[in-house]
Amino acid sequence: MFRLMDGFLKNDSISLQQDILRHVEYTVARSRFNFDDFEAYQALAHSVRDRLIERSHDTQLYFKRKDPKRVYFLSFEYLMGRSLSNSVINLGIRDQYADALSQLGFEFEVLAEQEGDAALGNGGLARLSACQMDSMATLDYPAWGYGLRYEYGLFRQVILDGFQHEQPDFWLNFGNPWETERVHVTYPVKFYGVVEEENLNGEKCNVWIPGEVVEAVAYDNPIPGYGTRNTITLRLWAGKPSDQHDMEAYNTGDYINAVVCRQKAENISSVLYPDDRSFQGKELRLKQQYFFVSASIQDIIRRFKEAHSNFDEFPEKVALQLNDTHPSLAIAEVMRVLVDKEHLGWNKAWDIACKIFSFTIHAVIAEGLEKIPVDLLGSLLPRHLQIIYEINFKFVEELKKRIGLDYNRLSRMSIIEEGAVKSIRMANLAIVCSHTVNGVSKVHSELLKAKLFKDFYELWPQKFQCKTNGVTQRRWIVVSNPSLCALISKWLGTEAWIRDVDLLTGLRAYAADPDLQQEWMMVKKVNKMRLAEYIEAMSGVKVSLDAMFDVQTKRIHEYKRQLLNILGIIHRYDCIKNMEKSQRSKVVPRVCIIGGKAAPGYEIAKKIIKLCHAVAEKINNDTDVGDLLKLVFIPDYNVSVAELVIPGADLSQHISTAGHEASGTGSMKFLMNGCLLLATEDGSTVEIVEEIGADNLFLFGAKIHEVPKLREEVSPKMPLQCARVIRMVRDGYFGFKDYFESLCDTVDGGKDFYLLGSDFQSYLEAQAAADKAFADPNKWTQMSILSTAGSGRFSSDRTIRDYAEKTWGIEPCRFPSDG
Ligand code: 26Q
Repeated sequence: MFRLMDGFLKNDSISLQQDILRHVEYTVARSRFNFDDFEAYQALAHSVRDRLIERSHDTQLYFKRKDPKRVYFLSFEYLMGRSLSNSVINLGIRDQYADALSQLGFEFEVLAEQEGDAALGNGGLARLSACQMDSMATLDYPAWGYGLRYEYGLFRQVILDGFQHEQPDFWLNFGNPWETERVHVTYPVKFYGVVEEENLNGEKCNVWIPGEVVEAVAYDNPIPGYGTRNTITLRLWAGKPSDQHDMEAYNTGDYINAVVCRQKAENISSVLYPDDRSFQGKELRLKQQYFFVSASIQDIIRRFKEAHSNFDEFPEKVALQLNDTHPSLAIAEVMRVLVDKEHLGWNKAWDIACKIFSFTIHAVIAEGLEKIPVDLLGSLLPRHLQIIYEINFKFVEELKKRIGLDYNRLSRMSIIEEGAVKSIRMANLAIVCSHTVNGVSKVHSELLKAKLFKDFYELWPQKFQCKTNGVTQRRWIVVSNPSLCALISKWLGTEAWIRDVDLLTGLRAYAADPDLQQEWMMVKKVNKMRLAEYIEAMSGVKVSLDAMFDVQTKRIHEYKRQLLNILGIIHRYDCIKNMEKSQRSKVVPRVCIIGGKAAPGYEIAKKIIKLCHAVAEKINNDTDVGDLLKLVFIPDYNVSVAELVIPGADLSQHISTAGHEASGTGSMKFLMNGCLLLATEDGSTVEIVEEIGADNLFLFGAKIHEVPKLREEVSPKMPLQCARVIRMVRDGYFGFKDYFESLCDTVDGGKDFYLLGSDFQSYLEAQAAADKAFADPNKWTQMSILSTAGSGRFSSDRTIRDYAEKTWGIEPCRFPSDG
């Protein structure tokens, strides 16, 4: 019998086959008798999409009927990667699709490789948003993600002669089967112009007359939960020319200009800023921020008004999460709408705003906080500048009552920064209006209270929370490491850990079991084989599977200390070269793998990439060294490359100078995959140690509280071993002598801000401890199993549940069906 609940689409392999062929013929418009892998992928993706759409309709209708409080997650960046495998796994129909395809003569894995990455973000923050969306869907939360639909995602990294070059990532070239353009969900977004005071029924009222209007169009991307029918939506906005604006231009006869204007509108969402550290007062960036915020707020208010007529209920129905300061103009926008358009009056509007916003900060240092020049904001968004001034005025008045006339403190806490360039401190704005402010690991949250936001913490201690980051085990084990997934389920006797990750601790009981260890090693071997093939294809370097695969993949930053890693590799190389030949058999062979992108304008980071290549060139061609040491740089590190690299790693490095990494999430993915960590006590590593014990990873280096003192002590005299390897670089041992000079200066130039010198010895000791452990495969495997077993706390499911319960005040709202 047909049950309406189940929807129209059947998931047996015959139906799936028919479905795929139908899409080949009518969607891809190829003959069902003749189509290639890419066309098969497209048809397959459309067939999956049908199922996602059906589920997302059901979910939305159900949410509408139940009308629960919803959370709106505002993030400027999402690193979704590929969607196909993740979707069919979350829908629970991967095997059926694989069957259907094999009967058609295709292999699921091969077709999955056809998909390009959606790379609408830079690094940690962006991938975190993607993991959190997966958890919100899986845990049945009534949630929406909002973002920007960049036409060019993060640049592609191409390495020529060892140097990074950036190429545009026009990811929409062959269409994007996952998104749906909502031509009827569009909103006008205003820019520039003037604010005029008008009299409305005897009351003064501000009217903003814009100078430019751009239309925002919604593109919906379904996010399926695992083991639930719930499928939530990531709504991304694209810029389109506004007809309103065009008509005027055409009427004045300026046809050419009007067409040029159309182009300009589309520019707003055209490109992602590829820098994850510095903010420059760029107008386009600010335009993007407001464009995204304004469209999202209009959409959220429209949805609220469909079911409610009284704004008093707004905070009971809406939670807005600011993912860093990037979307914090939303605060001024909400105020503008409530005051100027809904005429609620300032106090009532402010009361509502303060109940709906919460704010996550991902930065560690004051320099990482976003500031917007007042002049820029005033010209682009004149009314918002007035509103921000008003918020600040009222806040400072209140503050004076609380703390008196402590002008230093008042000026530190002010939303407006006086100075050469008068600016808006976006973090201060976000803190003042948010009911909750959180850091992304325990140490980070403590640092916020003790340093960055000390003044605010003293004023409002109850606002500050900690939400340690997590990653989704669906993507980082189930999708990317299917053999490990099967092994875990076999030993735990259940697949329930995929939704209830704490069950992974059950593996602890078998960590010393020789049978599990044997199977565990096999899985690692197969993943290393896959990675070795990829390395050979990318770089031509053949690597030995018996070697320890030692990986550091993440954005290139001085504070992340890829340079420390490379200097350590030079030291290892130097030792092997200078060792008696008879001693070499004692060396534990290593394959050092480094990967990551440098921001295009970040010179030192680019030099680090070049140094890595120069050192690799020397080592990999040295027959003295052979398989004892290899160094490879993996180009264009992105989500799908990570899915290949992480399962194949034996050891991974998270070696930031203590106090600089807010959390770090890469480490959690490696941990889940049974990779051992070599790390400093920074960010979330501190909590990882709490879970798995210091015996199961290799810690080294200065601790957070030691860093300031060490910085004062830095002397021009480097520790001997560090000085020696730097000298090799300076002397041109790896070529490019002059080019590397400024890079060497950062270490031995008298400042050594990131403390490579003072941590060097301890780094080498940790590396030696890792060698020693690797030489005992059973011991190593036991540590590896215990790493996976202790990784449950670092699931984004835990993080999201915590946000839902302690910050957003929302509850699951699950579509009633079995799957
Ligand atoms: C800001 C203004 C203008 C242009 C770009 C930006 C910008 C964009 C991205 C600033 C920062 C970012 C990204 C920051 C980021 O990824 N931070 C990382 O967030 C992770 C998730 O919380 C943490 O694990 C990392 O420790 C943190 O570095």
